[in-house]
Amino acid sequence: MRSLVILLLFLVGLAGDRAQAAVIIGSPSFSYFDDFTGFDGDADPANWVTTDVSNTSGWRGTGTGSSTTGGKYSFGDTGSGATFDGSLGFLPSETRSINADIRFQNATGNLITQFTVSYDAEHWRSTLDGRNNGWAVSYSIDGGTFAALNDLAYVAANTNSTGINPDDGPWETVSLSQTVTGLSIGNGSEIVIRFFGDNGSGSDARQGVAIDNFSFHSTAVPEPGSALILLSLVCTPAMRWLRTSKWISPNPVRHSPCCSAVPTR
Ligand SMILES: [Ca+2]
Ligand SMILES: [Ca+2]
Repeated sequence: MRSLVILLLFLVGLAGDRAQAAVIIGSPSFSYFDDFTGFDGDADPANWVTTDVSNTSGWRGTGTGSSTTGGKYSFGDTGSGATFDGSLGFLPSETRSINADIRFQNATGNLITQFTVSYDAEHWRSTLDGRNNGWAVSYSIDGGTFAALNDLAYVAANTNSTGINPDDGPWETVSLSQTVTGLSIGNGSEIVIRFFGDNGSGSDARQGVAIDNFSFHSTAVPEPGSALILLSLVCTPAMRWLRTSKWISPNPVRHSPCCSAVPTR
C-alpha cells in the first residue's frame, strides 16, 4: 500500500512538471500556429510551459507595457479592437529570466527530417539607455541537450523613449524564421522549442518583450525500413503478375519477337 502511495505521488509530481501535453504531429506535412488571441496572461497559455530560470516570475495579466512591475504578461493593444491581441510577454526585473517551452510529438509513424519555426518578436515596454534583453531560442530532441536557433534570436533596442509607444502597439515587431534540416526524429519522439527570456546586462531597467504569431511546420518521410517493406509489398505481387503475363516471358531468348534472329538454344 505504501509503495502504491509513493508511486501515485511520483506520477502526480511528473504531471505537475509537464502540465501541458505535447502538441501531436499527426500528418507528414504538419503546421501549428498560435497568435495568443484573447490570452489573459493569468497562467501559462495553452500548450506552453514557462519556468523560472532565475528569480520568480509570476503572471501579471494583460498589459501594454505601461507597468514597471517585472513578470510575465500578455502584451497587446487593448484599444485596438473587441478581441484582445495577446502575446507571450516578459518584463525582466530583479534578475528575472524565464524559459517558455512548447513540445511537439511525432505521431506520424514516419521520420521527421526538418522543421521550421517562425514568430514575431515584439518590443512593448521600452527603457531608454536600458538593458539589451530579448529572446534566445533553441530546440531539443532528447529533452536535455538544446541547440541554438540563432536566426530566431532577438534583442530589443534601448534607444527608444522610456515607456509605451505613444502611437499604440509595440515599438517594433520583427518577424523571424529558421528551418532545421537533416533531422531523423522517430515516431514517438518529441521536439522541444525553447524561448529564453534573459535579464540583459548592466544596471539599468529592462525592455518588455513578447512572442507573437508563433508557427511550427514539420515534414516527415517514411522510415527507410518501412519504405523497403512497402516496396516489397507492392513489387512482389506486381512481379508475380508480370511473370504470368505476356509482358515477361519465362524464356525471352526463345520467344521474344525481338530476338527472333537469335538462334534458339
Ligand atoms: Ca497576438
Ligand atoms: Ca501582437
